[in-house]
Amino acid sequence: MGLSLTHKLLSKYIVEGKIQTGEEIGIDIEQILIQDHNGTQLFLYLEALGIERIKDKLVVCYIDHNVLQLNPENIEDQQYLKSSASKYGVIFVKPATGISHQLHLENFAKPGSTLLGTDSHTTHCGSVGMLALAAGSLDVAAVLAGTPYFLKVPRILNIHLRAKLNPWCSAKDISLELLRLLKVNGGIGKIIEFTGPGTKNLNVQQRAVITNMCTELGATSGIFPSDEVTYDFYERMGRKEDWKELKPDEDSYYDEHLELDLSTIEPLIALPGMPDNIVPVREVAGTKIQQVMVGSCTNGSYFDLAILASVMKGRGVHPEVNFFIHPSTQNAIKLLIQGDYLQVLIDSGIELSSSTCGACIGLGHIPSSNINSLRTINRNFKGRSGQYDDYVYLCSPETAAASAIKGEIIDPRDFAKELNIRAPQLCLPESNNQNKNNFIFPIISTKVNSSSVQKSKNIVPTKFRNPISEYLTGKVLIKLGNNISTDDILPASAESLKYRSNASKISSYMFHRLDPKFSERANDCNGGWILAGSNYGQGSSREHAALATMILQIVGVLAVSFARIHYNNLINCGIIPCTFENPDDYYEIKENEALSLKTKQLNVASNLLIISSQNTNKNYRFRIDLTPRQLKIIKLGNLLAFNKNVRKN
Ligand code: MIC
Ligand code: SF4
Repeated sequence: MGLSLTHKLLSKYIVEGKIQTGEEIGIDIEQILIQDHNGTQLFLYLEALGIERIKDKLVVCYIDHNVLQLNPENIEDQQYLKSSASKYGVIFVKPATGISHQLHLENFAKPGSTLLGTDSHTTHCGSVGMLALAAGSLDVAAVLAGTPYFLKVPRILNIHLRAKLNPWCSAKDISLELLRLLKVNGGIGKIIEFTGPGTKNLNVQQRAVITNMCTELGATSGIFPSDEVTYDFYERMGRKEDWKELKPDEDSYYDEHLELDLSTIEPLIALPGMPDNIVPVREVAGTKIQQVMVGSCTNGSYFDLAILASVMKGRGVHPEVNFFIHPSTQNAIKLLIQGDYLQVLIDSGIELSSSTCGACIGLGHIPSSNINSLRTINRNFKGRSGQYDDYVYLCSPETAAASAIKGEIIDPRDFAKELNIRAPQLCLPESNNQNKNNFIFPIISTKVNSSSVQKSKNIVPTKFRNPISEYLTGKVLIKLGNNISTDDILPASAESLKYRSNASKISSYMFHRLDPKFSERANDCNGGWILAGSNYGQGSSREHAALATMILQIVGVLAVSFARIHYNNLINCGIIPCTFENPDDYYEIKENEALSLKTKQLNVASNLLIISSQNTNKNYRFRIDLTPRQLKIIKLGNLLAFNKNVRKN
């Protein structure tokens, strides 16, 4: 049996362990992507680990999340990131040059290489046949300190694409169709490998939309082959030398298989609240909308915006609609100017916002609770827009454009029929011609100049947990449902994000939108347990969600199941993630019930734990699925302690 592309790459980069599904392996990482939101913590970890200069890796730090200097802490964080980048030998990309994933794709991503990023949508670069993975900053810091990146060998889900999309249907509709079929937990523990003749009908930008949103499926990553379509992209980017052909073997083995005929996909939309609430656009046609946004790392490329412009040409945004765009790079804006598209967009009444994450995480354009907002972003978890009671729909740029003109949701095919117009036929820009003025390349040197690091008093190293104690006790502080996202655990907002470099301050925002008194309660009780349903911690790599859990002295999270990145982040912070042996016990255990765990039970030989209720004396059985490495991290209290310990021995 031949090898899948994923297994070929795992075999090339494996440095520890054996490639067997579910087993932990260590792989070598060639490229690292850092974004500002998680970057300050990452550099603090490098300081704590005593790292000098980073060698043998291409590391790039982008400022794309907290760009608007809404408060002094933002600019202080940026100064710290810039000066740390220079200290460690990291490429620094200035604020608002663009969103990390698109910039990385255009400038650094390489078929056949490995990329680890501190942002969950690092999977974007899987579009060019690279193994692109996301992790928390602690894991990334460990890799920068010289360890491999550890992950459990995922199952490989092959999605075999046939035929081609119909006019007015887009790559975003493929992502939404996958969410309809697989739901937000359908990709957990899997890498999704796309193959089949349909791949040839999707350019790299369209492929990037799809691998970007593999994250919404909970998948470890998504990957396309590197073929003539990829070659075309590299040629346009002026980077032909970085291209190479990569594909799975003819008879490759896959753990799971799904056939998708692209010609059967119709325009789809995610209803407010969750990216997998999918219905055909025509089912909600006529719903009035007041806000429309095209942009973000998912659909903010030149390609997306040129499509938008060709629909808007000669037409205006509906009087009741506020329409803004967040192009994913400055370069896209430049290309739009060159192609006369920007003028079209502005003439139609669209507001040009910066090339940043912006509204995608509630930094600007916050809707009110009485409006419907249509966006081309990848996630619409409740409250992520900055307004808890929000109504954010996810759709393609084509659907967004048609609906913005109509003032109500409309299937773009019906819109086209009404106006007798043809679907936009566009391709990628002729040349990239990237202006590198905003890229600050480090001076080649092996020497460190620590004195130049600018660290304001807002940037405070996190105090991690000590080695585990004999008993872990406390009350169940909160009982949650399924699919709790890291946005629920630690909401992003202008207010909370200014404290991203101060874990103890940001911890007061834990569960703020679900229960504003949570942190107060946790402090009053000296910590306790969290109880949750399935897919706990889905969404972003936001390590602050785990840091806050640790700072509020949560000893363990008891859940039906976990999302991968948050699960690892919890372990790295010394918090035990346990899953119910009997999922019905989820209903038995009550909020405020006092639970106790004897930590002697934590050993590699057994994956069963008994946690006792001090109220009812009942014993509940939980599973832990920790590798020996993870068990050691938990016992030592955190990943930094583990790393120091490993290096000592
Ligand atoms: C997101 O889309 O939620 C973010 C903000 O980009 C996060 C990163 C973070 O919280 O730092 C992500 O996707 O990982
Ligand atoms: Fe930024 Fe949104 Fe993309 Fe996250 S999903 S990287 S917040 S644009």
